[in-house]
Amino acid sequence: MQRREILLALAAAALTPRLAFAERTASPPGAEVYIIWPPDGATIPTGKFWVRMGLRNMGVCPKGINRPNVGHHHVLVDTDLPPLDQPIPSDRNHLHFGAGETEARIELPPGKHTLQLLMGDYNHVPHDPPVYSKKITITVK
Ligand SMILES: [Cu+2]
Repeated sequence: MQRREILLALAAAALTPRLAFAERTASPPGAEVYIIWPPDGATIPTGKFWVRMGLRNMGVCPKGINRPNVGHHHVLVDTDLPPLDQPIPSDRNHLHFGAGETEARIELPPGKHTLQLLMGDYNHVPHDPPVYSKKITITVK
């Protein structure tokens, strides 16, 4: 390749970075994830509380196991949905439950917070179509 062609190829790659993450797992029809607890609008008396995660028409499976119709839970805290064609970030706003947990003890400072669930496949990439819950708002006292 000529130098100029290489530069053009690099420029094209920079313009289409998401193509590298195109691999997505199909979600089964009717798959639905929802927050069992806390309810939307709840006031939580302490900073530490359990989040209970519900899932219909789909199974929970630990990360790293590539099987059809399964995934693992992610709790999104105080953030919007991440890009749905890339692995879900892992930080204090994107909590992974890669062991297949369906409940988690979470600690948040006093104030208003949002919680939302998003399923990820064995590779932490949202399914196609993505399976995510309604976003709820809670107040921690
Ligand atoms: Cu994950």
